[in-house]
Amino acid sequence: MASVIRHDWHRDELLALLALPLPELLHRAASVHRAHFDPAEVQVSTLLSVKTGGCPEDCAYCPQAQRYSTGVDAQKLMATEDVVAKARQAKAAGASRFCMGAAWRSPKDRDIPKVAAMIAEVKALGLETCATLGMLSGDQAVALRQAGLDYYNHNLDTAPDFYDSIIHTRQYQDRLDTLGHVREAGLKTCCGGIVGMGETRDHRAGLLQALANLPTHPDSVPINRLVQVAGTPLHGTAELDPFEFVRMIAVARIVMPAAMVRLSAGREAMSDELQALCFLAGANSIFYGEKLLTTGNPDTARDLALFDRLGLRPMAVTVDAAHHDHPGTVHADITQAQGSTGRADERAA
Ligand code: SAM
Ligand code: DTB
Ligand code: SF4
Repeated sequence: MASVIRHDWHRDELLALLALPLPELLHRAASVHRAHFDPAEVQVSTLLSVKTGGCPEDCAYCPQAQRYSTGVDAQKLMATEDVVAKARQAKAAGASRFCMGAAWRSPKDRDIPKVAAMIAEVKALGLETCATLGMLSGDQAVALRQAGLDYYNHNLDTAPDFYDSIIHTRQYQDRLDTLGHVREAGLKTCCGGIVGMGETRDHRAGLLQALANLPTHPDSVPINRLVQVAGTPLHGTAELDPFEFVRMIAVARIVMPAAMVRLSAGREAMSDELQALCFLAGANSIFYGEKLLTTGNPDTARDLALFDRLGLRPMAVTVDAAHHDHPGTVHADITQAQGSTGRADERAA
């Protein structure tokens, strides 16, 4: 039976879930997963940094912040044809969603037509489109939606009460405001956070609480494990216990039952067994392709082999991006996707 969609989680409830004996937690998460999705299907997104580095913000985890010496050079916005070529490659490799990231605090109004052109051309390939460009005004969100954008990624990153240890150049409320503009424009939201930044379990519960108590659950919830980059303030942070990461995935699945929970940054350093545990805990989405934005990701051969060994297959596109292709077809040299269950249930709730 499908789980009740709640938006009134207390932190204590989330802490209690995070503290369950792992077998019990995995059982509950796997039950919720099955009620909403085919657990053998994994949504596959490819990232491209369309504007790298030189960012004025001070996010303590980020290699693209101008103020940290990380070896990431500031680049200009990529040309549309170069972005489309990368999107074509991603589609040929089996991705169904293409996410374009920019190291901006927020786009300038003059950037919007350029990004809109990229979105329109990527969507015309039959890919779902996603962008992550920083804070958006209401008008900018509407313009991106009109260009054919399906998803906007904007993370809460951490609990409100840990946020000040990580970011000082924008407030938590700014993030909530952008998410409001994104929802009001009719875009689907991709919103999650990062763990392994030195936060406590209570803070992880606080992030889950903030995500699950949004007015609408995010359609996709990326759970990133901090990728430690030399030169960033968080480089050298004590590693998070891998089982804590699995617990985070499991509780995200339980409290946002109809969302795609994405096993996101940090996979390159994870064993196949740890990733398998995350899939058992209810993760049903990954970033696919050798690169995230500036850091590494498992190569496609490793991911294809892992899918094969675990009997997983890529999910078909879940929005109307496939108008140039037969819907339900993922161009792939990976396993053909079969009939996605999608996630219509949240909106019906
Ligand atoms: N500049 C835009 C913004 O911050 O909203 C969009 C791009 S930003 C790189 C997107 C997200 O990537 C961040 O919110 C953060 O969650 C994630 N991220 C950045 N650096 C990371 C790292 N080193 N490890 C894990 N996740 C990271
Ligand atoms: C998200 O939550 N994780 C992705 C995506 N959204 C944009 C980014 C991860 C970035 C990891 C560090 C890097 O490659 O620069
Ligand atoms: Fe800039 Fe985004 Fe990196 Fe923060 S996470 S420094 S806003 S690129």
